[in-house]
Amino acid sequence: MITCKAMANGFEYIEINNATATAKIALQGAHLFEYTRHNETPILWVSTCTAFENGAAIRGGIPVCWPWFGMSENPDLPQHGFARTSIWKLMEQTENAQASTIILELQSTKSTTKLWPFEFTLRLHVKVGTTLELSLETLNRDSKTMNITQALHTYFTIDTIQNVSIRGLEHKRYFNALDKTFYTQEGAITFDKETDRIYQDVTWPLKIDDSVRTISINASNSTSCVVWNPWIEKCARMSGMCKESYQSMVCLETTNALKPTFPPTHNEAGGSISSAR
Ligand code: TA6
Repeated sequence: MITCKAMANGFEYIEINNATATAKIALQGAHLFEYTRHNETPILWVSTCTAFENGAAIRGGIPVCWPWFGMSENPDLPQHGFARTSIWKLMEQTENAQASTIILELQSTKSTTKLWPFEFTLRLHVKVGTTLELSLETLNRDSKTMNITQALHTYFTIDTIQNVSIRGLEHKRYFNALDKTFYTQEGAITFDKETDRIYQDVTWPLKIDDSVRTISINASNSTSCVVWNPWIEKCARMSGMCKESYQSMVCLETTNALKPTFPPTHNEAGGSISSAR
């Protein structure tokens, strides 16, 4: 079943409840903030200290970072772009015995062109079943070439950060956003401090090994990925985070974060995540 709902403060979202899972997607940002397979621990992590109100991105779930990842050249513009705080429209919905699919859309407007001078249509395809599949589709409706960077900035629920390792990025080059230096990954990724890295030339799928389960993340048309945990100090400073949030989440983000290229045609970057014991 696919239902449009609103929270007590009017915050609108779409609720999907089918034979395999439940999911919730806010119209603001087409922000998927819940994906839980029945009788299992939620796959997506959402902070218990986040607000659900228009104008502020939900802390958790899958923020859509577009048309830039990170900071824009113009420091007055919002980090991770404007798509995640814009109101999208539900354009299509279909269901069958295996899954429910919705398509949300964001069109350029006078207010977006003030921030970023391009005509575009952005679509997010969401398929909810025993796996969760998202595909972010950019249509450049302008006459000019766009340079975009983008991310599906996914927060995953984990049991304890100290027991987590990420496999599949061994020997990959990465940019360490903390010291602005490139390194090569040795072995699986584990966490004992703030970690904020953009891995390049990624070969999917990747695995998040938690002490209680393994989450597999696959992607196509995504050349890079970000691995992030704020750890203690940054977590304490961040909006929407509780003091102990860093212990129960890790971000593994399917991105095109370093090499912006986009002619006036069509681009689709997507990914799917599944949880396997
Ligand atoms: O993807 C990692 C990152 O760029 C971190 O540096 C941190 O800023 C995180 O995104 C969250 O950003 P936000 O703008 O959602 O607070």
